[in-house]
Amino acid sequence: MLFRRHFLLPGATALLALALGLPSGALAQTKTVWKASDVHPLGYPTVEAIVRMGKKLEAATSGRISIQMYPSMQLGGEKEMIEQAQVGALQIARISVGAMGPVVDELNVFNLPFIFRDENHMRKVIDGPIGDELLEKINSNPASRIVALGWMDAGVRNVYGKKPVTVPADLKGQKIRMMGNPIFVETMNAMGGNGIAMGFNELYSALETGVVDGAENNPPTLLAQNHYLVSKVYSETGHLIIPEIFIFSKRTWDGLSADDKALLKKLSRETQFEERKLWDEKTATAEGELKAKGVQFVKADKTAFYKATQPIRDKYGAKYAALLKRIEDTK
Ligand code: GTR
Repeated sequence: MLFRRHFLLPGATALLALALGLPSGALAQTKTVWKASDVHPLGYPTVEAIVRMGKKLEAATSGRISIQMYPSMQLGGEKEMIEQAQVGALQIARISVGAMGPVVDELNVFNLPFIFRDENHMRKVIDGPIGDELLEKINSNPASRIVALGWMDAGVRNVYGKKPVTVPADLKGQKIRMMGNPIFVETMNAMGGNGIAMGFNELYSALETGVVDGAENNPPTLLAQNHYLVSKVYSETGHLIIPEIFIFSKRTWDGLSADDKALLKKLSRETQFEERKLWDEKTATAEGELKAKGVQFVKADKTAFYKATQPIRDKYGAKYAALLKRIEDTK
């Protein structure tokens, strides 16, 4: 019997490279594909920003590293995405700070109602020293097992459902879906409604079947997730301005060269501002698109909701009073 085996002896690739006039190691170089994940579909600002970061990464490494995006909750909800990043099953995940609070408690200051005066105030805070310190808190916490790469914008969250909401009394008896973090459920209860914690992936059908009467989010999400098909009234309560964060698996990070780490950090900072540009473009058109699809926009009495939610800021803000003061003083 004739056996034919083709294999390269150790060092053979180096000899082959030499014969071909290539630097040794060139043939052995493997291509790495990082998995990235987001709950939103392709084209959504946060997703597009990471796709663009992938292209830059590929160009900067001559194709050695690229990013494969898994959008639209293909890899699960945000809690699952965090867990997968922690074990190295995916490399990049874009997560709302709402879902990061349970991982690093300090982040919960951003999850308090009416903590930012407006989006610009929030941007000043995340772009400046407080933003850097909070990213560092995640990175230096061994239990987090993730590396925070940067921030992203996610606009202002408002209540939507079947009825207009202008004052807290309008929310009486209404079940409103909130993200899974006790602060949000209590915030909705303080606003006059019944906060229901529920995964984002279950929300569309819950709205459709009436398991909940409404939810709260920014206009691009209402549009991208098709919630406007079943929730036609968008009431501008403006109770939460929560930034998002994009994270990297610490497990993968620890195996990177210093040069690759530096490159990733540089591209991440660029991505933070790239997403903002995309966010502003999307926000500028989302309201018009939603109105064209029959969504009614209602102005709410923000002062009434601000007053109603004071107990939440008092309860959860007390231990971070110094940080809250610095946020307030950020101009
Ligand atoms: C969106 C955010 C998602 C997710 C979602 C939610 O604004 O982009 O990451 O957190 O809200 O309400 O669960």
